[in-house]
Amino acid sequence: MIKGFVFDLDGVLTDTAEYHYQAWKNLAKKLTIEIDREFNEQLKGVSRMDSLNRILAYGNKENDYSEEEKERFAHGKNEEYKKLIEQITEEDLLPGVTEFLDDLKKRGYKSALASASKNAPTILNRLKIADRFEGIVDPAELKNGKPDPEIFIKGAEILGLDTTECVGVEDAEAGILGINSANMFSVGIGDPMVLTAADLNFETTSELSLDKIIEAAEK
Ligand code: B16
Ligand code: MG
Repeated sequence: MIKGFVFDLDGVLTDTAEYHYQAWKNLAKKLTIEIDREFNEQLKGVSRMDSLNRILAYGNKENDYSEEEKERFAHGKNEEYKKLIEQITEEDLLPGVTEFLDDLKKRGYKSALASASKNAPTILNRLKIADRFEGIVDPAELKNGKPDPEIFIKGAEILGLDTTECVGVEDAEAGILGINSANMFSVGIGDPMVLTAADLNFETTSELSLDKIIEAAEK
């Protein structure tokens, strides 16, 4: 029986990809690397340091900087990103998310957050939905990023549930793979041709339906 939900943040509850993009683009420019929105797609769901490494590799500069310099670059990007996300309000919740979280609450399902973002607590507060979550997995404590199942297993632990009693919701392919390896029912948000591994898929958050999920997951 399903008792809980483990959510990804970016691309599922809100869309901060544009802010990440602005901040990475400015940093890349300083390093004389030009990135565009298409390249930015590859950074979704990827941790901060791994994102920087991908940008440096894209500009053929992967061996040009020391770890210390890279830490400084990542820190600078994050400071700019933090300024940008000060603009976030409840209006930035993706369509249908409030209704879906209301449904979960009404019907007694518990929720946890499994985001790779260290800024997730701030974003949940700005979206005014922090009280909807039992807890947030701390990405700083993780050994491996998605597609490793670790973050989702920790999410189930926060809820005091077995992973088989949880549904994981993700917009990134790596996330869906992580949910599946954690032995959870996976719900994909986005293009079904991309999220082929998802147990159930909705093209957008406005189509999210608790009934459909429970029916499919408990079949
Ligand atoms: P931060 P998710 C991910 O969030 C973002 O999609 C990704 O673009 C970002 O680099 C990562 O969080 C780390 O974020 O720099 O704020 O710690 O999709 O896992 O909710
Ligand atoms: Mg995501």
